[in-house]
Amino acid sequence: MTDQGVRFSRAIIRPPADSFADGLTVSGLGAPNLALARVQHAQYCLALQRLGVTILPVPPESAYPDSTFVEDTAVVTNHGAIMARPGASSRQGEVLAMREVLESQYATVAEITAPGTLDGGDICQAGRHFFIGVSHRTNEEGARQLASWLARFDYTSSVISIRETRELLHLKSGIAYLGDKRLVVAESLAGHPALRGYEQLVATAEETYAANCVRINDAVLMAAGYPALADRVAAFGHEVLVLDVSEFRKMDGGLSCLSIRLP
Ligand code: CIR
Repeated sequence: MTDQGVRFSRAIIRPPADSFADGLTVSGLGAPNLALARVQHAQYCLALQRLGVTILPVPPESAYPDSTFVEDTAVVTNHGAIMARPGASSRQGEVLAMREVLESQYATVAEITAPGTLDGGDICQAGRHFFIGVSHRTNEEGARQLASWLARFDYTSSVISIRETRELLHLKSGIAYLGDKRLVVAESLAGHPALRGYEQLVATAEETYAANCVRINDAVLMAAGYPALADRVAAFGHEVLVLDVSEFRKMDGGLSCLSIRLP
C-alpha cells in the first residue's frame, strides 16, 4: 500500500554555492570545507538516484549562501505546492528560483504571505497529516496560512511549538516520518500530545542530530556516526543508507534540508 509522504519520484536540489561558508549558523563547529561539502552533496544526489528518484537541479547562487538548504523554501503535497516565506530575511530571495521549478511540476503553486513566515524545515508530512512546527523561523501566522492551504488540499495538520527547544532549529531537526504511523523523534519531542497514536522511536539526547533522517521509497537516509539509531531503524525492515553530511551540519543543516522531495 502506498503511504503518502514516503514515496517520491523527483527531488529538487541545489549544490552549495561559493559563498556557502557565509551562511547562517550557530553550531560552533567551525568553517565548512566547500570542496568536501560539494562531494557530500554529490553523494547525497547519487543516493537519491539509486532509490529511483530523478534529480531536478537548480544552479547554485552565491547571493544566497544558505540556498543549498532547499527544503526551507517550499512545502509540497500530492495536490499542489506552497511556497514558503523563510523566517531569516537573508533567505527570502531563495524562493524565487525554487518557485520557477515548482511551477514546472505543479498546476497549483500557492504561497505564504506577510506577515506570515514559514520554513519548509518546520513541516513534517506523515501520510495525510502534517505536523507544523512553530519556531524562531516559522510564526503562528505562517502556520495558520499553511494549515488553511493544506485543508484545501484535503490534509489535516497540527501545530508543535519548538520555540523552547533550544537544540532544534526546525521541527524536522528532531522528527522524521518513517511511514506506517512510525516516527523517529528527538527525546525533547517524545510524548508530545500531537504525536499520540504514532509509534515513536526515540533518539537519545546524543543522537538528536540523527533524528533528522529521511524515508525515501524503500530506504531511510541517515547521517553517519549513529550506528545504534541506524540499527533500530533497520529493525523496522528498512534499508538504511548512511551519508556523511558533516559540512552541512557545520551550517546547521541536516539530511532533509538538502532536497525537496516530490511524489
Ligand atoms: C539556516 O540557518 O537557515 C541554514 N544555515 C540551515 C538551514 C537548515 N535547514 C533545515 O533544517 N531545514
